Amino acid sequence: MKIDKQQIQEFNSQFLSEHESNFQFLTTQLDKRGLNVDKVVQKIADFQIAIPSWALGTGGTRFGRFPGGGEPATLEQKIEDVGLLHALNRSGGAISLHIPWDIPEDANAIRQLAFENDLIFDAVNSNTFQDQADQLQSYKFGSLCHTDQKVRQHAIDHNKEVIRHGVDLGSKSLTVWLSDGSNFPGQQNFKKALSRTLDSLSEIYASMPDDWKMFVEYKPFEPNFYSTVIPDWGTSHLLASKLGERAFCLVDLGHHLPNTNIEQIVATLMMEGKLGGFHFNDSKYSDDDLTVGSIKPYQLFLIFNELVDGMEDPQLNNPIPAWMIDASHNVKDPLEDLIQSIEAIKLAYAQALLVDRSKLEEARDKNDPVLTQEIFQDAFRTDLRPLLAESRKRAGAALNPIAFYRIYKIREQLIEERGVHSVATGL
Ligand code: PSV
Ligand code: MN
Repeated sequence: MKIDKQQIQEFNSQFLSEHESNFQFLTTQLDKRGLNVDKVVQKIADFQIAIPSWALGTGGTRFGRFPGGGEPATLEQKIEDVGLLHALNRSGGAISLHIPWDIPEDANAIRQLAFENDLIFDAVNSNTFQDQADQLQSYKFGSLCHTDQKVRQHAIDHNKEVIRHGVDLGSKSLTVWLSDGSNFPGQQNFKKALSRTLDSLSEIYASMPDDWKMFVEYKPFEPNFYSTVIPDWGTSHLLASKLGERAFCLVDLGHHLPNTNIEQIVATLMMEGKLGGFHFNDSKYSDDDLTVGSIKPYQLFLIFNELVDGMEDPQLNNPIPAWMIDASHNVKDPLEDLIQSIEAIKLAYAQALLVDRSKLEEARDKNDPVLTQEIFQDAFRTDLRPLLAESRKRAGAALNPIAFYRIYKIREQLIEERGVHSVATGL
């Protein structure tokens, strides 16, 4: 199914007068602060977030899964879902594939379908955390770090194959997340495991086309519960630095132990020009799968404050990171959850754009923590939802994507087309 522009216009017309008075009220407030509202609206409209191909189905835990129906069973249907999302909010204009969960059989046809849905291919993700059917070398005790050269080579070759798929689709980056680690003290030689990982990554790095980047993702634990070979940003940075200038760190918000100061990590990595990728989600305890902004929206704002600071600093040469949502939707409709995620990300971004940076620096130089807090919280507590709606309106998207999704019964139509039985791959 497809959402056409006409439907969006019709839908928006019902909410237009209410939206215009809300936006007018906000504009008056922001004008008084000397903010260029049009510039912020444009920045919000330009900000695109990639959707992973594994996020379109209902997620689950090892205890169970409760699919809601109408889920995509093929790569084509996943692209169709991201296309629907993008038509609704004009902010999810890229898809990130996980190989081998989603292998494009006919790359040209898949590329064409993405083009018709106004989508491009973001980073491709390798998967050496599961054995595939008939796989001769097992990843039970690791992949790129494995003690056995044959297993390492198998994992290296898989990454090279992922790069080849990415090249065919027009991707420009590879994300490597390794589950490698150990479950018991003494099981693994830390130094040898890390050094073997570096050697394996070097071979993969050398096989990337010249205009490609590699993102090295870190995670403290899970699936291994004693040690992980790349557990933190320091190890990721060490590897990225040794690999070369096209290797970067990837920050996944859920991959930190509770209360870690993620915003400080972001600032440090950007200072070093090494922040390449970003995965959005939220967590309360130790998962990495809840909707971004659902639990800690202030932390998300603080993180965006550093991201904006890093992106606007002419002294830094950090590339614009590749943004992606990496969450699992256990009890929500995946498309509705993705709409909420994008809204939360853009809200935090807009709030961070509101911060008066010269005033902030002045207050910092004068060691005035009261004023710095006022500046932050003033931005955080301004309701910018009308500004986000305005950016959608100007981009030809729905003023209220969730309302559109429900009023036009998108899920019901998908269930009708695809059936209630779902065959989602992935998490
Ligand atoms: C691992 O937890 C991770 O964050 C990596 O990005 C994977 O590619 C993704 O989740 C899906 O398993
Ligand atoms: Mn991730």
